[in-house]
Amino acid sequence: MSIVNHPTTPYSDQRPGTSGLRKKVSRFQLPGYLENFVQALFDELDGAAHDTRGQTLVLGGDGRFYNRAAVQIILRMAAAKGFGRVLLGQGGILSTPAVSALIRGRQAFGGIVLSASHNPGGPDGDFGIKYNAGNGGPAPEKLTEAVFARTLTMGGFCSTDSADVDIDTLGTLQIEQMTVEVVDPVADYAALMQTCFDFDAIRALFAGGFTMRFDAMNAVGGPYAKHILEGMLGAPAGTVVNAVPLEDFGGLHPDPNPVNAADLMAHMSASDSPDFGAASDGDADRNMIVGRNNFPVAPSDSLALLAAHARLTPRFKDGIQGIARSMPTSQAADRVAAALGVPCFETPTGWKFFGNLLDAGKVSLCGEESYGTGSDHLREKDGVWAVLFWLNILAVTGLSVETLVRAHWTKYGRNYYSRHDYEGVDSTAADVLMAALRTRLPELTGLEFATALSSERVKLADDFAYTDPVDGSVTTQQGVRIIFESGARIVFRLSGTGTEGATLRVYLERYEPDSAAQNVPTQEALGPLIAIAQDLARIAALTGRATPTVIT
Ligand code: VG1
Ligand code: CO
Repeated sequence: MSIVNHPTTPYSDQRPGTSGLRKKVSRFQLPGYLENFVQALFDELDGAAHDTRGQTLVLGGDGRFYNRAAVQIILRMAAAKGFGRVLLGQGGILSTPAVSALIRGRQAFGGIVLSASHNPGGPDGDFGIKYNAGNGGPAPEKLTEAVFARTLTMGGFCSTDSADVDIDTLGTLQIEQMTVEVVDPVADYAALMQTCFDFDAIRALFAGGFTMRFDAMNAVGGPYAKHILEGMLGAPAGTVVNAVPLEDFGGLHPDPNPVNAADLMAHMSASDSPDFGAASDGDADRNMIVGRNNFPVAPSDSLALLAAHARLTPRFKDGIQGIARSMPTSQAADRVAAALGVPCFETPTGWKFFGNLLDAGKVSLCGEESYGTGSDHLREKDGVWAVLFWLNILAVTGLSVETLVRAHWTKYGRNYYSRHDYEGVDSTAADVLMAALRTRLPELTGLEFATALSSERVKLADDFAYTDPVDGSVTTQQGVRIIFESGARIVFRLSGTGTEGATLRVYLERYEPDSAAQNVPTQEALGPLIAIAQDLARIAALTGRATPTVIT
């Protein structure tokens, strides 16, 4: 065997988005496409000091189509680069949080996640690749931009000429000088979960007849949920459904929200509904929480509620340091932070912005409106962790999901919240829409609108920019915000994870302190704000869309 240099020509579309590089599978299958990106990454990591030589790399993905082929390509390239060891999930399988857990737990140099997360899978779907650094978290923008710059001049990649290796059998094997250790994808992660939560209390909850349905949506959360819930916590067999990761997710769209997880919602509305429902996404870093009788919990509320009850878990028995939420996430968590006397940080969308805050010990809990919640146990959001957190609270309080959420609203007030997505719109039209909004920003402040019951003024209209409190790095153009005097908000931004046209996201929020007014259907409660948003951004005129494609 030897190392071979393969000449390639560069691709110009390899700038990572909100969460890594995501493209259609067919694009990743183009000659040298994946290889160029991986070589650019390895070279950037290496720098002048040959940092990667002898280092340990974690590798795994969500099992979607092209996962297995990509694993073989990356193993050959890592061996050629001189990595000392690769910790590979058996079958090429590792959830995003499990990669983070392995990097941290085994002090690896970094890791590669093969996933397009919540994007559809299969030969006609999407594939993705993301690098996580030694802290277990997504690479900071500085690194992803440097890798992108390198991809533009890639002229070749290095690979061993070795044959495919057996990635399905636990144990170690060798490629040139590099050891490949095929590890159980679940073991390290499950052990970490035991340190976070009161497993005895949850076990007693299930033993007492508590029922649950976890829908893994044929994605990578299945093996984790099954092992922990049914194996370690004694939930009855069949609690976890769609538990085997399939290359095309069995046709499901593993982006858990009440629309995509329709089957779960149907079960949770049935007369014999389980007590608790949950779902996770493609790479198992997202979670959806549903109470019986069709009671979905808004992700922003979930973050706030977990923060308010954090002391019920062993990990946070002494309290939390602070909370961070992405800018478009509702301000429900801010109220809990204020009540607890801890800081609340507002970051741009995407988990990479939480890393510094977590590393510096400034925050313990993080969350996004997009069904993402996590903590300082890792540097990724964590779907199964969030579900266990809820189970811990349910077990210790003995209350139902709905009772807990309503009590939360009574105490802190309710932040009515919704996101309207306009998917697959023409990219140019989307850019025009955002540019037009940005141009109008200066004139919006002070304008009066009919928001909820009365009219109120715009307190602030800006384009969100973030200065990292730890390293001082500045990120601009993170979303147009229109904030009213009452704290009601409209936020506009374009998605950075889609692969077809553009997706316009419109985020809407309004605070309601009066418990008597907290039972209005969400879209109705936000009606006036929705009308203002559509009108201000001229959504219909510019995109040709009268209504959003997805409302969550
Ligand atoms: C979306 C979400 C964002 C999340 C990102 C990655 O990004 O809005 O909150 O961090 O997906 O999630 P965007 O740019 O499309 O709005 V995952 O589970 O796909 O890694
Ligand atoms: Co995900």
